[in-house]
Amino acid sequence: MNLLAKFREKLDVLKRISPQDVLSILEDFKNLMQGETKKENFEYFDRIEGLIKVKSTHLAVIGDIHGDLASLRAIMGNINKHLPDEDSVLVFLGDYVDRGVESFETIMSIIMLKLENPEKIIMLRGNHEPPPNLIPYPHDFPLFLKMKFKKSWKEVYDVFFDIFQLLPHAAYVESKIFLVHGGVPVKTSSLEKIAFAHEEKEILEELLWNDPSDFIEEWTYSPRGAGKLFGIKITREFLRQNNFIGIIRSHEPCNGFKINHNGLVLTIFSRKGYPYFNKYASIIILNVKELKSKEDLLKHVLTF
Ligand SMILES: [Mn+2]
Repeated sequence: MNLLAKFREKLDVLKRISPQDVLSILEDFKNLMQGETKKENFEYFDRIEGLIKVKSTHLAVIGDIHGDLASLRAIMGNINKHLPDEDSVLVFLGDYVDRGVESFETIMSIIMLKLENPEKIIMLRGNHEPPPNLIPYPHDFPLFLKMKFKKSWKEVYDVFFDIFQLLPHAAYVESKIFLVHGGVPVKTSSLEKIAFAHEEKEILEELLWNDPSDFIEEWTYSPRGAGKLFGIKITREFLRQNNFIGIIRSHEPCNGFKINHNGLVLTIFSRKGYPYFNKYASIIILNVKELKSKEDLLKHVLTF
């Protein structure tokens, strides 16, 4: 299977896709998301409600793309070069849309790839795939749908919005790593609570919005106006209770990657261009068997 060839094929299809075709693809995707929580045992991962347990040996982890298709092309090229075909999955950490002019093409091409390869791709939810009570700023995705689909934009957006509510909010590899868009909740380390975060607004908000801070030990409210800043004590407790080596997350713009909490938290940022103009972006290509300590996390960062 060549994901890169399929990805290029999807981009071609998207150039002249009708709103009716978009709606029918999104309807299929909605069914796939709803079915994932019922069918627990895929070969490469299990999904329990909003939490994914990854079982494959090889992972590509991709951070924020925010509608930058040039970055997504580079990412797919790198994955094609460095990730083995067999026993591997791609884990996207969310924030597919907003800020970039190609938000629609970005999220839609990933959705179409996932539909064709449901076991190979995991699409986590970012804060830009928001619940109704927490719309981020800017949220310009609807504007681009308006330009592309004119009168049909609202119908298309509404289905996207339904889909956002169905995306899983975190993933993990047993005794290795925890993967999430924002960060860990500050008042619970329970994976079960994380799996059911869609039923508890505060935990969902924290998974999507939290940031690590090296200036506090415990936690404080976030200057973003949603979510919290979590300190090293929260991280250590979370890792200890769940027996993980580290946390991989995205959400914060940086020059490709950064570490917090003495290397226990690794942030990756996977897009370039307006409005951040970071020189480097990065993804992670990981063989989980080679991940033995937090120092190993950085060894798997691939910068482009
Ligand atoms: Mn974000």
